[in-house]
Amino acid sequence: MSSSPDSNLLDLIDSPADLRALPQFRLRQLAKEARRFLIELVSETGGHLAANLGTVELTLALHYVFNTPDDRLIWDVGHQSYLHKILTGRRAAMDTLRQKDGLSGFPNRNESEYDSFGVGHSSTSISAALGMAIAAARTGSPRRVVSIIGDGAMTAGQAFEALNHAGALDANLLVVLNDNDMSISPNVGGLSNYLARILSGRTYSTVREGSKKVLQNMPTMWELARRAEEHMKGMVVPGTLFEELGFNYIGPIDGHDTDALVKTLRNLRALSGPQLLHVVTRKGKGYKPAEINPCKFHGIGKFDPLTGMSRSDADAAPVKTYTGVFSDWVCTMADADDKLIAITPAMREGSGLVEFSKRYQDRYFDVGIAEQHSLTLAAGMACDGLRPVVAIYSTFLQRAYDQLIHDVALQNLPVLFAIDRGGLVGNDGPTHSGNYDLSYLRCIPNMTVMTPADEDECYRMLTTGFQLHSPAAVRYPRGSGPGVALSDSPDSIPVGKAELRREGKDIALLVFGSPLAAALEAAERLDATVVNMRFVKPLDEALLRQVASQHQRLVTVEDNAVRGGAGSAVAEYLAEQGLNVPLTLLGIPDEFIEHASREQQLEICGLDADSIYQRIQREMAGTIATLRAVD
Ligand SMILES: Cc1ncc(C[n+]2csc(CCOP(=O)(O)OP(=O)(O)O)c2C)c(N)n1
Repeated sequence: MSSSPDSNLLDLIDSPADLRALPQFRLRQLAKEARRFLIELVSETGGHLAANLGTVELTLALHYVFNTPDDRLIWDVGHQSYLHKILTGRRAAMDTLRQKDGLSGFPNRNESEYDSFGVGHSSTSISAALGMAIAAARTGSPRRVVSIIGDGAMTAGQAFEALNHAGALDANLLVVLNDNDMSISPNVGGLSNYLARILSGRTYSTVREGSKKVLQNMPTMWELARRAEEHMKGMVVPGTLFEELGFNYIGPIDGHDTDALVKTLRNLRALSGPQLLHVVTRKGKGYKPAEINPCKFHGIGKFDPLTGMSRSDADAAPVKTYTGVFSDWVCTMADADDKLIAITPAMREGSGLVEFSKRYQDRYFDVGIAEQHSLTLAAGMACDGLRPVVAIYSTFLQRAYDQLIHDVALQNLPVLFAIDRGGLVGNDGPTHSGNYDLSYLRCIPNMTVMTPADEDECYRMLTTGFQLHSPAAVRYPRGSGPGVALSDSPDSIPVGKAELRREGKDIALLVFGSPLAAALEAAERLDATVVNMRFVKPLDEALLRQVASQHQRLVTVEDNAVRGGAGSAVAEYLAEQGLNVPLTLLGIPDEFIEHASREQQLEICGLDADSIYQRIQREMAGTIATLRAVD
């Protein structure tokens, strides 16, 4: 491929083969163009910007050196894979990123042969890479396998389980540790401190031959540090932790120096056994607003690329989200009860704990990306008199299911779960959907499970759950509710009590949580009864018996998987009681719902007002036809 020095190089790259045809020095220009492209792109589509800007040179160097797609690149979390997508034939479709029928915001095996492993949750890449390395060894394939994992993702247990295993197997794989000292917010914990010590040079104590060989003749981060600090003598080994696990530790090297990256990766490609390359990058690199505030630009909506201002900051008056309701509640309750402790697995901003973390520093625990640990930690606290509140996304709570059952519920410990992003979450797509929590929570003994239909109810349910002497979950959706103001003195809600919201005839809609507004709208057109069920567990059985006896058909509505969800709870109860009333279950069908806006996803699932109305009309027409046939 030839091009004049001024032409846009990125436009000429339709596959990694095109990239590999370039002379190495052109990678620097390409990196600049890629950054411009990413900033423009994400300003229009929204998405994960800071992590992508931080991995520009790394992505170029990996595709330049490795023979993708035959060699496998496995991105951890996958939120930093945009340039990987651009280089692998998807540049023209990038403007459809995260939108309905468009490209996914994460690697996806259905989207491209270059996406070796589907992802969205963190810390899976080393396990997957090891699996592929074992498969390659068994088939005698010379393919190389590379996991690219951030220092945040490296805080999770699974990453260490995989390192432990890979080291023992002496497997042929390369782990690239992308160290930017950030998770979404600043990274936490002993590992993070350890990596910082490596960079500061204080652990450089012994000479290591392997690292010397791979890095010789290169101005590594380490060498730059050595030149600056004259006390450093020769290439020495910082990587003892990884070495002890059986890895050959290389680095740290500058992750924005394409020449250093290419040279090191080439050397590593020729080595066998488990290798760990420590690369140092800056999150948000090359875009000032993101460098200054990488947390804001971790995941962002549309913004003005010139100023970095979010478009939503500029136009609309702020609306209180459910996350905001939790944020208010947890601070107010902490004022009232000094036993309250708030725990988050690395989601301070997303879970609404920023204010709490400032006001109650000693009662705030960010445990890193360690959902399992967060729950057992809470269980331990609850055993000895503290009142832990675990703020967690529905999708990430899946990680800690055994801890939920075995450590919390089995011991009937008073832990409150503030479960955010319940139900459909929109553009992040199926990896982040909270579609299963009502199913997986309601089958656990001792749990109380609540689904608020508005902001005030959410606040009151949090109080209700906090006052119980047993585990409780309040599960609320992403974004804002119908806009109900918080009452001045919000009290708790009687456990297991539903609320009759509209009296109609023939049909009763039994609604769990956020679909209430849509259900009320449909009910107006149908003249149906509407019950705000509030509790998935325990159900308001008395009210259920009453509505079952007074209506021709019951319809449950929830933004959870229909299979095993709240509607199933109603079906089980009716069956147990021998109440033979026709029942329709509305909710998320038994399939993964692809990325789209939340509104589009609700429509796809038939959970918007019009779809609810149409579906019930059809069901009723069917019932009437059946009744006529029987006559
Ligand atoms: C199991 C799980 N928990 C939480 C998250 C949310 N999350 C996405 S990226 C991220 C931070 C990752 O930090 P790091 O690996 O260092 O990558 P960086 O964004 O800094 O490049 C978190 C907590 C997730 N994706 N998966």
